[in-house]
Amino acid sequence: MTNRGIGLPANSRILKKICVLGDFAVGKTSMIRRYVLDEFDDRYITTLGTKITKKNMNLEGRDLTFQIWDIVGNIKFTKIQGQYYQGSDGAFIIFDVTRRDTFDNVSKWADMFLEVAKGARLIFIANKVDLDSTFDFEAMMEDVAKRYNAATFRTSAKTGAQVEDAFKTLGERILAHKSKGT
Ligand code: G3D
Ligand code: MG
Repeated sequence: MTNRGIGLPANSRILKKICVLGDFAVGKTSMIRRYVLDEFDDRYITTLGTKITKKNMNLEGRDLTFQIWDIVGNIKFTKIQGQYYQGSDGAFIIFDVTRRDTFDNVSKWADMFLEVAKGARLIFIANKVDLDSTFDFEAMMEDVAKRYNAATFRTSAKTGAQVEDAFKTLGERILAHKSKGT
């Protein structure tokens, strides 16, 4: 017999799929490593294939497992990427504050992703804030985020600044959204 009648099943862990997107070398793999392993490795090699990592967390008393998809690639490979996005609950769209061109592509990443993962939550991330930025991204970033009803974070995968908070906020937003029944 199961314990269904007397409450939640013993294993009530909630599984959420999130994708980490953005141009080459913005710090996607480093962010995941920092969050999952709490380490930063300068020698970390460029991701060779899609890698899926899991991380458990407790949010507002609920046990959540993030299934984190580190997707390799280029904004041009939209068709191939689409299948990876399927079933996602959220995504980080990352750019590098030292490379303006990586910011110019954030809307493309967001649109491409949302086309497949309809209703998923987004967070825009300005990464590498331990370095001096080469352009004024603040106002532009907030503008884009507003359009997608998304939050924004300024992180450093190198120092770890704001990385954990960004993941926590994405988790909270996903849970809040889903509980509205949409
Ligand atoms: P990607 O997965 O988006 O392609 P990576 O990016 O995580 O592989 O990172 C690309 C390069 O940026 C790596 O340097 C990595 O160490 C560096 N990097 C990532 N995040 C940060 C950060 O927050 N601050 C700084 N200073 N560097 C960062 P290399 O030299 O190995 O190419
Ligand atoms: Mg990578």
